[in-house]
Amino acid sequence: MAGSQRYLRYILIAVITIVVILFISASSGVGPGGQYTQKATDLLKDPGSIYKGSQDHTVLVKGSDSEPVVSEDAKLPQHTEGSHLPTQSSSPNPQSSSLGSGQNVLPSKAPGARMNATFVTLARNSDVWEISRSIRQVEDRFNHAYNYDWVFLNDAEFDDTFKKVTTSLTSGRARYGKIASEHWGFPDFIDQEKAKKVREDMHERKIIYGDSVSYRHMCRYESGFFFRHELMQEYEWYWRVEPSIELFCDIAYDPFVFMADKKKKYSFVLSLYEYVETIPTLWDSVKGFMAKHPEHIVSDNSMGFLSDDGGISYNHCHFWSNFEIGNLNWLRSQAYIDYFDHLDRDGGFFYERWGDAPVHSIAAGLMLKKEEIHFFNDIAYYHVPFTHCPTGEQTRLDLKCHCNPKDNFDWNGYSCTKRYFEVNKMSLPEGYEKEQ
Ligand SMILES: Nc1nc2c(ncn2[C@@H]2O[C@H](COP(=O)(O)OP(=O)(O)OP(=O)(O)O)[C@@H](O)[C@H]2O)c(=O)[nH]1
Ligand SMILES: *[C@@H]1O[C@H](CO)[C@@H](O)[C@H](O)[C@H]1NC(C)=O
Ligand SMILES: [Mg+2]
Repeated sequence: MAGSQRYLRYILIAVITIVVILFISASSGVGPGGQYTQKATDLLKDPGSIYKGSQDHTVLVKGSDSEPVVSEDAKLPQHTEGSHLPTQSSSPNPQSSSLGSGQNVLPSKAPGARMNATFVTLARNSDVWEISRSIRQVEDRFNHAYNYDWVFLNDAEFDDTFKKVTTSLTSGRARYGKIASEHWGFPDFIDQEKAKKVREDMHERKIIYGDSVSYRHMCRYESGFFFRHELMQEYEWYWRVEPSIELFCDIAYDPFVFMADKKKKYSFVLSLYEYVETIPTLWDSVKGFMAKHPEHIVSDNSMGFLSDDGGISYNHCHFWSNFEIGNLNWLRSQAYIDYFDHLDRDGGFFYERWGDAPVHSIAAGLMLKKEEIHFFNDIAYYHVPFTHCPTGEQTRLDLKCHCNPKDNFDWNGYSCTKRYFEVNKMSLPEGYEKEQ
């Protein structure tokens, strides 16, 4: 008798297990993006992937204003302060607040209005895993609480893998745009033979990306076109994100709101000197533009950041444009378009190798008021090979930073950030001497 009772128990357990599996696999298909959520059967096949399931709720709320759905995984650590768990549920790390002594800087859903803003990434299909790392960090450190959109742009069609993976990682709407061929290619006024000789010559001289055509299209696109893409027309603010970047600290407030409130138009975290070989005649072109369009040069500008001799020559200082938070309407203004058109006509995107970083920086330096350019000390950032780690220990602790302050590039001799502080008559952040 005891034996058949045991069999009955086994059968009961088996039935319950099957019912649970069926239930989970049926419910994981619910909601927008549901086709991308993980099936329980997939988990059985690949137990190592089980933590991916904790993102399901993020996918479920994509594009909607409803409260995040608490996934089963988010409820797992029952032994911790259970009452906190539902509000932590949209954090990809639901346990994190119970570990440290401090409160989490970021709520699960930040209160207040959202700006008319988007993240924007230019990428190839082959960049999918590198951009995924970046997205994950941006979401963990900021966007899971804000759910801003993310626009992906590509000169080719994005493939299914790229779309699936990036859609699963972003908490806001993920949108995919193809770049028009007029915006990615040689304009008709460029002598392609001459451009080819330049590339061969730069190849000989081992100038980084000197022989690349696509790199030049990329630099020209970022300089003059990304903000005119039809998807980007829908927004006023952008935050540029590149593959393989890192964010080392929580972002404790909405930088888009900050930019708007403080009337900022352009911002940076790292600045440095441009490689001279890539821009020998850029400043000549800029001077031509200043002569042709004096009406676009503002009086309270940052010429002191760009030039040591009142504008005769360029000192090569620029803001590093792989990170940017900025105003799209400024880039779409007549002033900026006149500036870009003038530079473009001079041909340096192809006859040299002008980068979008000096192009944007010079524009911001001459056509924005000094106070409209912002340095985000509290956004900790890495793009190979430079790190911006916030100056000031309390800031780093408050924001749960994991960068080594010794890696901070700001007070290094090759950085232009000190010059930015001088030009703006700002006092250097407290504790900077200790972090040089
Ligand atoms: N669609 C597309 N995107 C590109 C192409 N070339 C570069 N990109 C993207 O443009 C951005 C800048 O390119 P990167 O290769 O990172 O250039 P970089 O930052 O100067 O150099 P790295 O040190 O290699 O990062 C990245 O977001 C790339 O994914 C291209 O040919 N097509
Ligand atoms: C966002 O900004 C764009 C560009 O300025 C504008 O066309 C659009 O109407 C704005 N959308 C909202 C919702 O305000
Ligand atoms: Mg890069």
